[in-house]
Amino acid sequence: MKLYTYYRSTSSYRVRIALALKGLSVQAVPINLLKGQQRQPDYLALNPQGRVPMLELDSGERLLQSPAIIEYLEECYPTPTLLVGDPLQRARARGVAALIGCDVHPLHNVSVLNRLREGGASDTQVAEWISHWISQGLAAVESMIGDQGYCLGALPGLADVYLIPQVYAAERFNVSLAAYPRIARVAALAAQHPAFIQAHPSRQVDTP
Ligand SMILES: N[C@@H](CCC(=O)N[C@@H](CS)C(=O)NCC(=O)O)C(=O)O
Repeated sequence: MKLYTYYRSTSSYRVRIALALKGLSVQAVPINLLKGQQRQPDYLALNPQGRVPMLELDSGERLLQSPAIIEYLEECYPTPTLLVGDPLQRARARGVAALIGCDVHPLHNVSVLNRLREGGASDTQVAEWISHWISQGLAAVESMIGDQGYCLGALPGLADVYLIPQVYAAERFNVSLAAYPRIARVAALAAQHPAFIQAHPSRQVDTP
């Protein structure tokens, strides 16, 4: 499999964690978002949305959208599972994932921030926008996760796959995490876990 990816893309990072937790290796194909490679015709021919991640299977089929890619991996490679527990526990994990994937990350995606700047927003206004949405989202996640271990249990799962890249984005944008001790605990655990270490933006083929 090939993963079209960018080292500090939040949604690519999610897929890298899921792959690493499942012990799957892929060939990374870097797409430099700062250089606009996602909008080049050759990439748009593969992925009309012009975003990463994209997973190309050995059959040549291409999968877009990190939730769909992660679900595909979960269905095809169910062990170890990212969704432990009963339907209620799994719904809780999916809730954290959806909150981050649908309600936080899209608001600080590069094309959204560029659109704000094109509309006249200053760097300060853009920074305030990012901080507002990340802080609001993380405050909600803080109340949705447990007091021990990873987000929702002793082992990492879907909620952690989404949370850790969002924490990385928060740090990159200088959003304080001081008010979120549970999230800080999960981040500290993940920082010691081989799969999360392997997936980290600092360890990718395109890391500057
Ligand atoms: N919902 C999509 C979001 C994908 C996405 O927005 N990717 C960003 C990087 S994290 C991107 O490629 N941005 C390029 C752009 O906006 O031009 C997913 O989860 O895969």
